[in-house]
Amino acid sequence: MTMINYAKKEIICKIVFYGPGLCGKTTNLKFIYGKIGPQYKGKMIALATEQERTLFFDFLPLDFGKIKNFNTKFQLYTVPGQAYYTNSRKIILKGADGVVFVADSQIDRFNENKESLKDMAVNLREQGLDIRKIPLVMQWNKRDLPNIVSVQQLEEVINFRKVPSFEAVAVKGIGVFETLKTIIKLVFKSLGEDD
Ligand SMILES: Nc1nc2c(ncn2[C@@H]2O[C@H](COP(=O)(O)OP(=O)(O)OP(=O)(O)O)[C@@H](O)[C@H]2O)c(=O)[nH]1
Ligand SMILES: [Mg+2]
Repeated sequence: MTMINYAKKEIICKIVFYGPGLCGKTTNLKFIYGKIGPQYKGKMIALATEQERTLFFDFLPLDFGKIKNFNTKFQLYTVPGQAYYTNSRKIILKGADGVVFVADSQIDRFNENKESLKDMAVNLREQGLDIRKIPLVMQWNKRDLPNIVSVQQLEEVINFRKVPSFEAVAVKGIGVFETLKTIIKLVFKSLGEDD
């Protein structure tokens, strides 16, 4: 549900980064925040525990200029990945225009990726959104680590829709902007389809 403010001539799109605990969602947002020029971004809000785990959400507003005379803003959110924050995840998905699913490539996190994807499907449905239709991009993160599963395996098991996907090392920024640009493109495309 894109918010269009005709009086202010503003379009606001919401993109949510979803994925299991510690997969690197907040790291993506921090990298984006660090690289984007000050004129394009608002204040990043990160609510974290002492151990840097996201407590409720991270939020980063981005301003990408005008489309057909409307200012276009993107709000990037991350959900807290830890299992017991399921209510927060539900709330944060409300009104999402697009989702980035960040998977942790490590072998011993493979099941967590699968669980998180299922959890996302359920939580989207509760918000009236369909995981088979919403603009979606997948990111295979932590490709720098040893003991990781093959990209082929991630594609087969996690990328059930064959959406665009990117290998990433979010701590180094590898794959981060490719992921962001692609989800933005898909969200724009879906806005066009609504017309
Ligand atoms: N080696 C490596 N570490 C990474 C990468 N991306 C993130 N990390 C590390 O993984 C840890 C967790 O990253 P976060 O971005 O906080 O994870 P999160 O998905 O936001 O976690 P929650 O908020 O608990 O859901 C941090 O120590 C990051 O530095 C990566 O590509 N490679
Ligand atoms: Mg986080």
